[in-house]
Amino acid sequence: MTAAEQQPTTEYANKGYGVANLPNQLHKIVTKKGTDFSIMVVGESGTGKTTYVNTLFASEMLTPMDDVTRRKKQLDKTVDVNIHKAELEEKNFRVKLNIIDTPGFGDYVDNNECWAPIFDFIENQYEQYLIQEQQPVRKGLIDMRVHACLYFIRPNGHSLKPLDIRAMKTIGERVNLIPVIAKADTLSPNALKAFKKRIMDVIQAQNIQIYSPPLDGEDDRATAKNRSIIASMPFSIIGSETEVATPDGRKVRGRKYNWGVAEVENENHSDFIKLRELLIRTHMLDLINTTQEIHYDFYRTSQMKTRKFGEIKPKKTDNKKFKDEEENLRKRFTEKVKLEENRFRQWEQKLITERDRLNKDLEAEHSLVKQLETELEALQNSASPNAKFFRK
Ligand SMILES: Nc1nc2c(ncn2[C@@H]2O[C@H](COP(=O)(O)OP(=O)(O)OP(=O)(O)O)[C@@H](O)[C@H]2O)c(=O)[nH]1
Ligand SMILES: [Mg+2]
Repeated sequence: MTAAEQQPTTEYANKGYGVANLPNQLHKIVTKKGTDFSIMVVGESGTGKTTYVNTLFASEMLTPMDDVTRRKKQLDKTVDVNIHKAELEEKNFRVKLNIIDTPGFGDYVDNNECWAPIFDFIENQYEQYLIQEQQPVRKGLIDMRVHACLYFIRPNGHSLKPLDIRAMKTIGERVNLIPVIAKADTLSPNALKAFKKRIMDVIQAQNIQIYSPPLDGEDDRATAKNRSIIASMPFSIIGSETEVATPDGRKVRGRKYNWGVAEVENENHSDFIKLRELLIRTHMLDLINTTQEIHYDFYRTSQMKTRKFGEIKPKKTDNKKFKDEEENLRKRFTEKVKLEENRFRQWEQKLITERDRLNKDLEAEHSLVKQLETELEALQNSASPNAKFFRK
């Protein structure tokens, strides 16, 4: 990157949140009770998810509800799902923002389905919402459905790893998936460009579903903007929790190198601002709507096909796949026990035969001793008529 002297853009400064532009009807609803909006960060361990969350809070959040969580610098491995909360408010609009930080995956020898806890978390939020919707009184619904899931791709400069492909494929079927290239400061602008292209090629070839802003609206300007957003995907981001001084004397959030500073909020260095705008300004409403109308609706209808209204979701252990597995295990166990029992019986039989044989030998020995004793007695009797008095 050569742009240490390049100025960060101020184009987005002082703009309102997307909620201010919601259509009137929604405007009223939102004004009354506020809306929930949840962003989740997922991806391999050490790709900078926690740093990104902290950077986003430091750069944007106005009135964090949970100051303790917000300030907690947690750059060690994340081991639990952490939910950071903030409240955005503008012109009577309230957005309850949840940012869900998840433990990274990919650390184990067997990474098969290591994203399953994340997938389950997403589905659980739909399930919780579904249960509440089915209650007679539906006031004060708690909505933790994930509206945008940022998938962090390691900046290896080559392509997507098989693990990423499988994880993105699965997660993308349930939620608005937004791929991001982590640690963009570690790639040169040319390498980053080529990397972005290769990733998009794989996403298309593998038919991975990612969030795509609408291109069929009536507003030409909005459509053109959406096209440029699609062209920028996957967004490259830089995360940093500290401010550093640029060679031209500015203090910015960024990462310092010998060649200069990689600035978080400089659009020539990363797509951090573009992504932030999309998430909490320009496309918040679309993310909320698509979650409700596509992803949640898909979940609801698929559940309703197999469950009656109000019936609780079968636990994993009631699941057919798990049941079959359990049945197979039980069969294998019974077979093994039978086999061992057989072996034991054969061994027991052998022991009995051996015992009988030894008993017979013993009896033979006994009768031999008896016979010898009789012979000895007979001999003694015949040798001396008085001998019997000295026998014992
Ligand atoms: N160069 C560079 N390093 C970064 C960036 N973001 C984070 N890091 C560093 O990468 C390391 C891991 O960052 P974390 O934010 O803990 O990564 P994580 O994805 O939350 O990791 P897990 O919690 O284990 O999944 C830290 O040393 C960060 O300082 C970035 O944009 N560029
Ligand atoms: Mg983390």
